[in-house]
Amino acid sequence: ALDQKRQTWDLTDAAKSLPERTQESHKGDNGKGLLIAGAYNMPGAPAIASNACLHAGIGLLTTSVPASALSAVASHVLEATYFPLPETEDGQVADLQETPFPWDGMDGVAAGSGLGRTESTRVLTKRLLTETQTPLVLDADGLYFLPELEAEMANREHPLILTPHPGEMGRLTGLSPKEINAERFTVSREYARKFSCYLVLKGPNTIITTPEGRQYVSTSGSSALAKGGSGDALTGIVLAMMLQGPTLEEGVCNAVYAHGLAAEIAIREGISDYSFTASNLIDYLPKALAFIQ
Ligand code: NPW
Ligand code: AMP
Ligand code: MG
Repeated sequence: ALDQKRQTWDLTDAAKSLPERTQESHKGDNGKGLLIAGAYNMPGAPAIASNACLHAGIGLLTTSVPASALSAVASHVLEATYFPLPETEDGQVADLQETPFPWDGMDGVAAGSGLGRTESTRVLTKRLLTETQTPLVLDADGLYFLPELEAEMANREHPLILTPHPGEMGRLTGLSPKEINAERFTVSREYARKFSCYLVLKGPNTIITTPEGRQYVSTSGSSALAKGGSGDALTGIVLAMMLQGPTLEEGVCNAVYAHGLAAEIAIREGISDYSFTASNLIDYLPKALAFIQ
């Protein structure tokens, strides 16, 4: 333990907390998730996040991507169902103000990976903060408009989980990535308390901070993760594992731990850290979870 409110999150913690799957469970018991991600020029991010989510235990996943990217994503993700984002005639995502997203039937929502920083993302982010009644994970472009939505964040009554890298955390706080990394614990705790959110500050030694200020440092991870797509995989794993429990806090910690462990096992089994990609991470998630179990 680092101090009373700062602890490591290691294999023992993950093994102790990861719930057993019960014999009687059906898919609806294992979490229904909605992932809103992707753009015409970023079909990979939603595919990676979806596949990671599906290999991390979700019962049912609905993936929402722009209509023009749907078939590309769906050809890589067979187990998800889809909710296409409407597009205008010139192929841009339409205004999402009236779009009837299926979030009422969900246990959790995640948004942002590869969405782009367009006006429709701004509208969507505001609606997610104000309308969703389940835990909400925001990452990547889902974090971009938060500095102008601080009132909506402060008023939100349901759990909010943010997963910034130091560059994104800098934008959230007005600091530089260097300043963030010099004070990772303090910056995380202040931000999580201010907005009553869970904050996952990524990087080597990812820190998970709860709204109450408890902090956990995951002991897993690898520099092989320093590659486009790694964060998108984490988003999907967080969506799946926060719904497995036993608590949201433990589920988020286990997601970060399993993500890092999958990379470690891949490297241990002979995948070069040059070659490792998010697709390898997804392939190794089953072994990481089996190791934890
Ligand atoms: P620099 O210039 O690299 O040194 P962005 P992004 C900084 C999607 N993706 N420590 C960085 O600094 C994502 O989901 C899609 C310190 C720069 O200033 C997003 O939607 C993929 N600084 C979108 O792309 C695969 C760090 O932050 C800024 C840092 C953009 O996401 C790739 C960059 O951040 C990607 O995931 C660190 N650890 N990390 C796909 N296949 O579809 C970053 N910075 O502009 O938010 O860029 O993270 O690539
Ligand atoms: P993103 O920048 O959103 O793609 O997220 C990158 C993911 O890879 C996060 O989960 C980081 O914690 C992880 N990561 C990136 N670089 C490293 C590193 N050098 N060591 C360990 N983990 C890393
Ligand atoms: Mg990212």
